[in-house]
Amino acid sequence: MRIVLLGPPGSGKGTQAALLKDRLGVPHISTGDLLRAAVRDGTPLGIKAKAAMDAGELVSDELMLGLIEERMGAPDVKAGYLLDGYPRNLAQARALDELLDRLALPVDKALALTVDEEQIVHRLAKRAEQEGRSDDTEEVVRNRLAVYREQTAPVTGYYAEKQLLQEVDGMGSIEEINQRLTTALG
Ligand code: B4P
Repeated sequence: MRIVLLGPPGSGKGTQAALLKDRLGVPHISTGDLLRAAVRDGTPLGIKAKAAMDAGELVSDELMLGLIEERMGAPDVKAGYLLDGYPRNLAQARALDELLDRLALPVDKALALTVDEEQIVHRLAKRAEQEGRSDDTEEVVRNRLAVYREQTAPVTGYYAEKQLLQEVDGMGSIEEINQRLTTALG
């Protein structure tokens, strides 16, 4: 199965992907996790990406395309994928389609988690307490939500036009949402 997981920051994409990947037997590819690892390791990509991430802005499309091309070309992706955090704007959505056509690994389904904004701010404030991620401060979270509304929300329309989109209610317990996603995957 080749799945793109969409939804605002804090909607539970990473949380749910970690639960689904074993059941589906496909790798979970999170661009956020790949970027945080690059920052931690001090790679040239990490050094360039850090300022944008800390401000809650998107890292440049050019850097992201290089990262995703490298990851999607790895042998484990032949089994399928659960892509989390990419694409985050329309240019990335188009670039991803081109890449996946080239690899003959097109998207089967785009699942979009819907969560209200108050709940997002609450979840990320809690994660800030627990994990101390530099982009979970209230000010940066508000900016991430604004970036989401302006740049990422249109991506759901892109997949709707292709008849690949399915929206899933992302409110409730982690287990409830996991059940809904499993049902949506059929
Ligand atoms: P991401 O790592 O993708 O950050 P995120 O949107 O917050 O999602 P995440 O998966 O971490 O959180 P989740 O919703 O699961 O991106 C971080 C940054 O990297 C971006 O701001 C950007 O700068 C950069 N970036 C990444 N991809 C990029 C791209 N394609 N282009 C450009 N830049 C890019 O969980 C959030 C919290 O909620 C967790 O603490 C979790 O425990 C909790 N939670 C989850 N489900 C819950 C539930 N049902 N109830 C209560 N709490 C729940």
